[in-house]
Amino acid sequence: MFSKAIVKTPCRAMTNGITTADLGIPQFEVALEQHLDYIQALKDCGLEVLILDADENYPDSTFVEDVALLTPHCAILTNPGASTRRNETLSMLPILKQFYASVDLITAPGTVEAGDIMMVESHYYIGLSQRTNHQGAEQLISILEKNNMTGSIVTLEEVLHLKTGLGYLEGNNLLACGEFLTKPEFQKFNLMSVNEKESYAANSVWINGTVLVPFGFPKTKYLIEGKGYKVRTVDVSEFQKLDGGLSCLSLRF
Ligand code: CIR
Repeated sequence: MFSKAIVKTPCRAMTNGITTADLGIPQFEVALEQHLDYIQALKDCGLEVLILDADENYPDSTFVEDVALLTPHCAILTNPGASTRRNETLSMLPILKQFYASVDLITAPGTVEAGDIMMVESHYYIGLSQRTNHQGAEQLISILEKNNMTGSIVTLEEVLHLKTGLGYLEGNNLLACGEFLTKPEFQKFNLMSVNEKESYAANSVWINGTVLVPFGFPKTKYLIEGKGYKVRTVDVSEFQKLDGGLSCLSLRF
């Protein structure tokens, strides 16, 4: 169960954020409204939400999930692989220190973005992507093992981050699409195959029994409800324009 979440208000400069999507430029005012509803959804799941101020220096800084991994035993500040995002970690450190006695760091030449990390109980799957490299993943595994947890590396080719195509919903249920459906390491889960046309919704998020699902993906919503979960939809269309999924808008702990 989670009790808190950290989010960061989108900045006007988000219109210059990194993207591979062909969905147009995000509308800042709409993004602000959507972000408020996202915060409300987190609160509806019983979380206390800590809101960091917008930072115009970092267009992608609202995607807080990428800059830290928060576990029940330790906090780890990552070293983002995207050069324009690297120093987003600086503004995250103070708030992490409020909640964790010490904060471990991923250091160069290692890079990690935590959108590449999927937690399944005390095991962490780490995707090797254009943003997370082998040295970063090895550093992360050492830190996890020092704290009595484990990690393993997953290769990926088709998507930005590991969790772009995967969402663990607890109870051994794993939303997956594309290349992840056939990976041997995920065959032990109850794989919930997300329709290719709704691949964005693979990044749905389990929070204390409720699953947050992006608005506009009815097949996936139906699939998740069919497993007995309560679903709360959240419209995050303006963040999707920047390749950002539901999970990357918050750090839950
Ligand atoms: C980026 O390319 O870094 C941002 N525009 C989107 C980051 C999305 N983060 C995530 O999926 N964990």
